[in-house]
Amino acid sequence: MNDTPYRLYGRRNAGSLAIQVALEELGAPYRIEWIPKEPSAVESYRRVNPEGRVPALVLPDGTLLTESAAILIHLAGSDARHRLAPAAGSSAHAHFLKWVVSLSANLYETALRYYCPDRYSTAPADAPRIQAQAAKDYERHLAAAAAALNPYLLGDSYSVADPYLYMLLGWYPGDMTALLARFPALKRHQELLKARAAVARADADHAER
Ligand SMILES: N[C@@H](CCC(=O)N[C@@H](CS)C(=O)NCC(=O)O)C(=O)O
Repeated sequence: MNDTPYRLYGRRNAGSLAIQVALEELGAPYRIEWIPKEPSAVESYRRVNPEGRVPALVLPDGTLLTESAAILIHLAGSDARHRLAPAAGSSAHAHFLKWVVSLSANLYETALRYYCPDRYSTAPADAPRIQAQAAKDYERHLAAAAAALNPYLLGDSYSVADPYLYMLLGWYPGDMTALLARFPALKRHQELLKARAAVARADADHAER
């Protein structure tokens, strides 16, 4: 077995949280390289990841993998003993893929519209309108996830789709207390995730300091 550590490129309070949870759940050796937001730091990071975005994961064989959904699906499939995804080819796995892709394409995309509105228009004056739409969409996508929870996205089975949802819920830009009161399934999900050692470790590392 290759025991070269994974190298996770991340940023506090950013998309590397769910990836770190998956690495922790696997008990895989890894180290985190924190990429500050400063343009000079991002510029030198482009030597590793030309997109300049986090998260990115360098696999033990040196392969660079970007896109949080792809990284999570890859890690879940890398060691089936940890049961971080249903068996490939099963209908449960199809359902798993639907959720990971949906969280990436819808909820993460909405978070980017809210927090980086400048990516969506060249006119700074458009930012408030982009953010207002994103705030609405954020709640709509979370409501769809809440309707599926029982208590995890795949029913009784925990999978890497769950820390993904946990991370994206944590970025909700509105009143979190009111949201969780409206959606008790999301509240329960957040409590279940916080109780996992892997999540507590990643949360502690990702806390802004
Ligand atoms: N679709 C990508 C989005 C990654 C992304 O945009 N990450 C943000 C942080 S959460 C970022 O790196 N922003 C800085 C930038 O775009 O310069 C993924 O799922 O990994």
